Amino acid sequence: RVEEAVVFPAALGESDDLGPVVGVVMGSDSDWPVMRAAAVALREFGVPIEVEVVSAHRTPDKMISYGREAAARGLRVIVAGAGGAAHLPGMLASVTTLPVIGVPVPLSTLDGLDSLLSIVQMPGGVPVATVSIGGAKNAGLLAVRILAAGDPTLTGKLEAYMQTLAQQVEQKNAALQA
Ligand code: RP5
Repeated sequence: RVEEAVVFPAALGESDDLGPVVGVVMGSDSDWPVMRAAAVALREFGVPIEVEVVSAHRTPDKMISYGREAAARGLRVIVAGAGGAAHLPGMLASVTTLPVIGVPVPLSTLDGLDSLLSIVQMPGGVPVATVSIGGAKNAGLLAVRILAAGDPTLTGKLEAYMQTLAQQVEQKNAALQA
């Protein structure tokens, strides 16, 4: 576990010159195999990120200070993944004004349905944008879209990405006709 944790930045390529603008956090390093897809998606769009284990239950003080300090440190979006009693995304949303995207991480018991319900049922006034069970890639892409709303360069990259998706469908259609 610890060995996996220390290779987070190395696994994702070069370090960032700019400070991170998206925090990818998770309740345990055991969530990393799922959460990695969010980090990869953000990196592919050139978004500077940081990756951190922040546990709502094992490191509650760290969780609160992470949420409280995130905006002042320059973060603009938080992607938070957790499994089981998945309180991390909601608790972060309760102590920051930043948009928080929650990723329900599937565990071996209950297949992630418990994680989904823990994250999605937020009380009125404290929103968390919840993606599908294990949907870390879309969480990363949603963070890119949030940032792109004020960034024409990033919007252009998203348009190109969406054209690629459409082309891939047409290529598969052509293969079906062959
Ligand atoms: C949650 O407990 C974590 O997000 C993780 O999904 C789950 C299990 O954690 P470990 O026992 O594998 O560290 O807080």
